[in-house]
Amino acid sequence: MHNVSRFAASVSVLSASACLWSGCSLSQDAGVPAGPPPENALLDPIATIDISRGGVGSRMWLGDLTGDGRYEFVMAQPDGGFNDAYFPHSVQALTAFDLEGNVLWQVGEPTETARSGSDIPCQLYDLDNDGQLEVLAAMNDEVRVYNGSNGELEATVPLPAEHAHDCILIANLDGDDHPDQLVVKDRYRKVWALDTDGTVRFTFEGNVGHFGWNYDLDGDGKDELIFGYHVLNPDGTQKWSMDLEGHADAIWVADVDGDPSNGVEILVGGDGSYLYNADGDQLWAYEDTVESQNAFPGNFRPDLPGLEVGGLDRIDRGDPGLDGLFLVDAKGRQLYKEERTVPGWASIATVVRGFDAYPGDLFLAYRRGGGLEPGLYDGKMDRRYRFPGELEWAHFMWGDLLNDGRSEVVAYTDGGQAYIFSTDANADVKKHGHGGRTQPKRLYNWTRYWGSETPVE
Ligand SMILES: [Ca+2]
Ligand SMILES: [Ca+2]
Ligand SMILES: [Ca+2]
Ligand SMILES: [Ca+2]
Repeated sequence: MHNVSRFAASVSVLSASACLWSGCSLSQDAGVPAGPPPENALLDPIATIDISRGGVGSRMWLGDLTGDGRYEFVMAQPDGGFNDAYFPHSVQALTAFDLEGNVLWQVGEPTETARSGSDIPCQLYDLDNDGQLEVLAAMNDEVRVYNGSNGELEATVPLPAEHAHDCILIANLDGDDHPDQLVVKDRYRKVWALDTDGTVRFTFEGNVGHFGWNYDLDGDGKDELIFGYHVLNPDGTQKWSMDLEGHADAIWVADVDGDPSNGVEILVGGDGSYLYNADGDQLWAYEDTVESQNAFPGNFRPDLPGLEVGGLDRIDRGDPGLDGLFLVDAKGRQLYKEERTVPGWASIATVVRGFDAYPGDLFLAYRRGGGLEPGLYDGKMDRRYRFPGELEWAHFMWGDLLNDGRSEVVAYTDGGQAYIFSTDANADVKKHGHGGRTQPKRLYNWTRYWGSETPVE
């Protein structure tokens, strides 16, 4: 069921498969679509990178470490040998790669026992504001700050408590022109905000969830913090809280209702999906789910007002289990609920922006199991792009890796290979972009249980 006004016509299977992935459906001029978007096109990688030196259980962080305009990536391997349902990880090893597959540097020794079932305390950020990214990682009860281009240790930030390293969020709590407070937490009761010398600005205890998000809700130059069901002032006092069950898995700040005059809204994924205004009024609740995961806003339906909210419902965590994708409109009304026919409950879903030149964001679903290939869907939940079947259990990242104005998608297998995908036929990982890139907030506050804001960079 295609919206004819949005996509000029339904694509024939023949034309989509004839294009496969030479990019022939897109004109080379200014990224203007030459015709309707592809239907279920199989993507071929523009580059494949051996990441085995980064170790098993590691996760990817993206950023321009070298200052040449192209992104590099760091594989951060967590420590292992304990139950991460109760204790936070530290970083065991960091391995920096460029997009041509070269290892730039490595810190620590990857182990064979690492497993990651939770967040990893790492970020890529220009903490000292000198124009070059650093790699921040909690190791041995301190945050170590490494030079992004060569891995040399530049600074350390002491941590205030043994378990204060579940993840790292960088925020602007003092209102100067550079965010450089580090907000850390344990699993899952306590948050600490630190200056770069380790001074504790405040601590907060509550139902603080997996990860937080910072946003200057009142426009005074200082970030408010949303951790779990609590919205905090920059000094750590509580502004308001959400009266919800369970715990928060996802937090986003976005103008979901498409009305900037009433400010941004706050989307929280917990047992259900909930939208609040910045004053703490609940605007809607979507609870036609068993366990909401990965709630995220995006402009999946440009034909509808405001943003839509996508997500995943973990219907049954058993064996074989079941999950399902969903999409609701800006008022929380269901647009789509997947009726999945093959088993599996471990899917991850999120929004991808700017991957192709067609209007609207794309809905990425991966780690689906049951033989379902990862895919990018439009707002009608028709699959526009699919990834090779060997990526069934891959993890995904995305961003404008090549600085060409279009996002690339990276898929990577555990301790194996990373694959870069683009819809630009001229995309080339060997081409230098322009330097001087600023690390987007979405990427310097990246984590497994991510939060973010829209528009996202
Ligand atoms: Ca670079
Ligand atoms: Ca720097
Ligand atoms: Ca503020
Ligand atoms: Ca609004």
